[in-house]
Formats: sequence, structure tokens, C-alpha cells
Amino acid sequence: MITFITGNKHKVIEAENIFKNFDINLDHIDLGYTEVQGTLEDVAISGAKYASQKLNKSVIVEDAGLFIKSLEDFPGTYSSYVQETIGNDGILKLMKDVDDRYAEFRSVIGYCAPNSEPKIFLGKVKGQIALKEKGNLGFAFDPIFYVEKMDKTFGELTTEEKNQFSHRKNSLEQFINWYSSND
Ligand code: ITT
Repeated sequence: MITFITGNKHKVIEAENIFKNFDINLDHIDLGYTEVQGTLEDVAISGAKYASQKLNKSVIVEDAGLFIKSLEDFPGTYSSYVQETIGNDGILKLMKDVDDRYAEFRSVIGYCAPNSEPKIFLGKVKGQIALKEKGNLGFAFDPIFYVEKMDKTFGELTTEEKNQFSHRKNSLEQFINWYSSND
């Protein structure tokens, strides 16, 4: 049994949808943990270690973010704060008249078992910042993240569609592959 520590119910839905194809049970607890200042990797390592010690369980945590090339990787590790303050409208304003709209979502999964050292798994997906919000599926930055091969934003994709190639799918799949061959 793996316990996913997150306060984001959308992440839980996506993760459950991925885990159901494997023989690993996934539980979910919203245990607040203090996010250290630092990279996605730093946050995932310290969060996983903290939660696993506190609960005496094998846990995963995830730290994710949107990295926009022409804004020098902003909002990056400030993604939560930016989503809560200026939101998608604010990002679109910053991107007004910007030609290079390349962006990546990154997801780092931190895994830790009791009395062990944490491990991390990075997943990415490439896209573009759309010219306007599109779609009401998904969450947070999804309506402004456009994926050329689908000709849709993440906000226009069902969970199943997003889970075919999202940053979260990539990080979780790496974790699952490692876990399945080490357990
Ligand atoms: P945790 O409790 O798991 O930390 P969170 O929502 O705070 O949940 P993160 O810090 O990992 O998640 O994410 C940083 C921000 O990026 C936050 O505003 C998320 O809503 C947003 N985000 C993360 N994954 C996303 C995705 O797949 N699509 C759109 N926005 C996403």
C-alpha cells in the first residue's frame, strides 16, 4: 500500500486512474507538510521523508510546476502562489505579444518508506501557452497549456486523455516501474 500525500483532489483522481492499471494499492491522506524553499526535487525529498516518518507508512508526495521558457522558467517553483494570485489571466497578460510560447509542466514524485532514504522521479510534458483559456476540464493551469499533437489544451482533455502523456503520468510511471521491480 502506498499513501499519496496531497491536498489536491485533482491529482488524486489522475493518480488513481494511473495506478488502477497496476497491482499497487493507493491510499490518500491530506497531511499538511511545510514546503521547504527550493527546487521541485528539494520539496519532494523533504516532504516524502517527513510524511513517511510522521505516519510510519510508505508514501509518495508530488511537487509540480509550470515552467515558461520566455519568462525564464517562471512561475516554476512559485506555481502555487502564482495560480492563487495572478492566476491564468495574469500569465496570459505576461505573455501578451510574446512569440515564443514554449512551456513545460514538470512533476517530481518523492517516495519514502519508513526508515529509508527518499527517492525521486521526474516527469515532464512539452507544450505552449495558449493565447486564451480553453476548456473546463482539468484544473489550475490546464486551460492555458496547449499541446500541439492533440490540438487541444489540457483543459479540453479528459482525465484518461491527459493521463496518456502528462508530466504526472511520466513521473508516476517511472515510480511504478521502479517500485514494481524493487518491492
Ligand atoms: P499538493 O498538496 O500536492 O502540494 P498543490 O496543488 O499545492 O498540491 P503543487 O505545489 O504540486 O500542487 O503544484 C503547483 C501549482 O501547479 C498548483 O497551483 C497546481 O494546481 C498547479 N498544477 C500542478 N499540476 C498541474 C496540472 O497537471 N495541471 C494544471 N495545473 C497544475
